[in-house]
Amino acid sequence: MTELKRIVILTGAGVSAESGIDTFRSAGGLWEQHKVEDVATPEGFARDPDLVLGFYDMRREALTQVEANDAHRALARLEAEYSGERLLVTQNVDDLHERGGSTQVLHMHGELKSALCTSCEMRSAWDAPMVDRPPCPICRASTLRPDVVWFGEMPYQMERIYAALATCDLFVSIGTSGAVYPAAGFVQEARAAGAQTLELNLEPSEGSHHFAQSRHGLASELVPEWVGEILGG
Ligand code: BV8
Repeated sequence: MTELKRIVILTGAGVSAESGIDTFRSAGGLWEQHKVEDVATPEGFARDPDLVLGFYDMRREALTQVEANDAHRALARLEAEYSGERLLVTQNVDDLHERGGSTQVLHMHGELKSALCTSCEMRSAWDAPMVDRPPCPICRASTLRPDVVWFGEMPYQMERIYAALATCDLFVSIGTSGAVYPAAGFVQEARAAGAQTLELNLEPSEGSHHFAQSRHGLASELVPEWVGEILGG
């Protein structure tokens, strides 16, 4: 019986692309419609809160129009059936991993369906617009912001992620361009720990050369195939 592998999986916008959610850097993607510094930085939020709250309200609303795809469902199957250690880290702020059946998801860049109050600093589950400045469910102040990690802000649960990378046997990156740090550096952490590394992406990412193995194609095809290999032992 081969020793069960400790697996760390990182997903990006490419895993949700076939569900109809815009990625960031493809043609017509989110960052073509808006400048990053205007909608995904604390400075942009301070400069024009209506623009930023409206940007995230639009993306939160779009979640109601899409469904999880076979890639999300395959990762949920892995969670349900794999008896080794597994950590799913996503850069995505959508809830499609959960709607595809995953229950243990680490959202390192936060979530559209969570609100952060800048007065009491508490988080609340949230699925309504914020542009009309609704009161914080906890302290009632009208100071909610999207609970997402903007550029220049510290991603969530980094210690837990680095601890998992330091002891994993296999690191798999799915649907990410490898353009944003610290997530883009995870493959190097895993390699330093002696892990196998695999990239599943539509095309070679910016960090492709760091991966021992790369498979290119649609996540909805590559991920079920890979999960089948892992569960098939
Ligand atoms: C931090 C949340 C430190 C909000 C996001 C210079 C060098 C190195 C780093 C930096 C630097 N200058 C500044 C930095 C730091 C900066 C950074 O990395 N900048 C980049 C641009 C150089 N990083 C940060 O600021 C981070 N914080 O460093 O903090 C710190 C230290 C101490 C104290 C305080 C702070 C925070 C970064 C988080 C930013 N927030 N999003 C929101 O979602 O709106 S980033 C955003 O882009 C996403 O969350 C995502 O994480 C990220 C990357 O996007 P991807 O998911 O990869 O999507 P993309 O469109 O790029 O690619 C999609 C891929 O899928 C493509 O490859 C495509 O081919 C593929 N694909 C498409 N369709 C399919 C597919 N694959 C398979 N199947 C398909 N069907």
